[in-house]
Amino acid sequence: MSSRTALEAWVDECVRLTQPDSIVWCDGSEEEYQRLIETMIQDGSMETLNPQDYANSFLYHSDPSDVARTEKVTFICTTRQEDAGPLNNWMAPDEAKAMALPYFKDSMRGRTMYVIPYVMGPVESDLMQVGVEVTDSAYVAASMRIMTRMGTVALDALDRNGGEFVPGLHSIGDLDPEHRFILHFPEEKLIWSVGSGYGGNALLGKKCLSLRLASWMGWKNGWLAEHMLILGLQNPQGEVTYMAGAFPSACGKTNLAMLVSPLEKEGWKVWTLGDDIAWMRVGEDGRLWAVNPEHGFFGVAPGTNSKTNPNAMKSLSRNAIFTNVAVTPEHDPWWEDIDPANPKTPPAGTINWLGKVWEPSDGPAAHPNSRFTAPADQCPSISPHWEDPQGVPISAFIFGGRRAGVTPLVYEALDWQHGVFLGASMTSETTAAATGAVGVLRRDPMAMRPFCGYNMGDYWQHWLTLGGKLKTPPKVFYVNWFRKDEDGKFLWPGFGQNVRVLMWMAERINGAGKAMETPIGYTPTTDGLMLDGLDIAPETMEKLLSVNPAEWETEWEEQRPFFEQFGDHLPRAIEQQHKALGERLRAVREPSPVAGE
Ligand code: O2Y
Ligand code: MN
Repeated sequence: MSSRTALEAWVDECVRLTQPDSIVWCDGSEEEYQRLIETMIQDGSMETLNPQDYANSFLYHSDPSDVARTEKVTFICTTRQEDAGPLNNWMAPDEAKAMALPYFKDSMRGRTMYVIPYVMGPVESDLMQVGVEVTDSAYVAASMRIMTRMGTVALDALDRNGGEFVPGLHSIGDLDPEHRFILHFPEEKLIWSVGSGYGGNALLGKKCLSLRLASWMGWKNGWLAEHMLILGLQNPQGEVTYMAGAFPSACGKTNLAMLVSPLEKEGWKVWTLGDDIAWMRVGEDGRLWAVNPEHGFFGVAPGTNSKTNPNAMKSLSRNAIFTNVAVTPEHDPWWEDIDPANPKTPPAGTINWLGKVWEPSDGPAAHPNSRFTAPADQCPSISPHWEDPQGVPISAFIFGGRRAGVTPLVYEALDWQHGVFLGASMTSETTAAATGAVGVLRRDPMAMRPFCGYNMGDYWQHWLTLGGKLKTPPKVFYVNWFRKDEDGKFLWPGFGQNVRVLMWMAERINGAGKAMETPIGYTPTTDGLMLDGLDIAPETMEKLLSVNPAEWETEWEEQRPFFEQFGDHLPRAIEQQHKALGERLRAVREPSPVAGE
């Protein structure tokens, strides 16, 4: 048997089920990419952008009912429901297959089936995974070429690893939202996705393999698959401190990963290694080493501009695919805030994401979850180590969310267990990255709520156990760039200025940095952050860093029912951390009398 026998047998099975008119085995070449683009130009779903401004770049329109990840129809299909846990939708594997099979049956009649072999992770990495997606979407095939290492390179990897791959069957089906299902079978490492052609629902290497299935694999095999950016902070001595950061969807991970430091002249620079996913394992030296499994960026377009994220603007300036943005009469892509001088009004004659000439009464011209897809190596700040097979050593985890109140700009966990508790109690206001209401507060532990492929209680235990294997576990920090004043104005300038917070973290990692102990952890003293050159009032810093015990007691109360739903799967250490937080909060509200007073 050759290393490709199992792959060929599985593809035959998919062909029998879906009955495509033709089959294309993708090799990942530029010529093939151009053929895929041409197919979409011919069927009207894609258009060429202005080659002077955006060379080799294209605009794709998805179906208007298919514009974001759909968590309601995303399932973890395990034999035992408790392995999926209370935060995932669950179906038994046989039941899920029986339910979805009719939607795949004959779904590719009249269509081409693309067979896409791909690698997640640097090809030589121990953590590397080969996946194969079969799909009837040329858009998915073209996007996978940017987001993964695709084609011949993956078949070669398959030959080297004995033919092991993660199969992913994808069909856009009839695009009816009622017939849309994203199904994960972690016990047999299998993905089925039908009824959507968009982003995380359809590019199966990303959220489905690299997070939901990989988190399960990491649980079973002692490593971590996380919804995290990876960055390196270089100091004036040229030393680089690597950090991994978990933020809920569309909360600025890409901006932080690509941060342009206003203090670059002083020697502080940020290197980008990844903007969405990190795979991490314990190295022989007892440190935690991280790789980015992806090969490109699938970033949110609205809000991205030369001020908020100049490196993203350069990354997307060529060889990019834009999805659901607007297009100007010059055939340039356009989205809200792309031009800081004219943030909400596109040039006259701009066509909105729905293909209509934009009118002010139409609302946003680009869909709020419109995206750019661009190769990672086009990012000017990409680290020379971003494809190192062993990865980079992580010294800090940064957790964060979008909160108008309560949470200070930054604080540091008291120790590793407290750090895991901080990740477990993350809360954030929802964004347009997934369907559903925007701006609603929800608990999103480690930013993994939509992506953890098993019981979140077991996941926390996995973090705690893994920490025990590390010689010096990374320090854990929690940030909130989004705190507002009474008038609803952001208190912190954010974006590039966030480097000042990273600098404080680096100091703390090195045993320095001015901090004070509060009931929730260590916060910088008001003079703890380097603020030279930044016009920010001391009262504003005080508000940004303040910890209000009464607000935190409410927060603490609200954590209880959330943790209780995990029952026996809730680690003792998390329960103890919750109890200890309550005690620390009560101690500052009702200080015990000091002897002599
Ligand atoms: O996949 C989508 O449909 C959009 S959501 C997304 C895209 C890129 C990176 N992360 C996310 C996310 O939801 O976390
Ligand atoms: Mn993400």
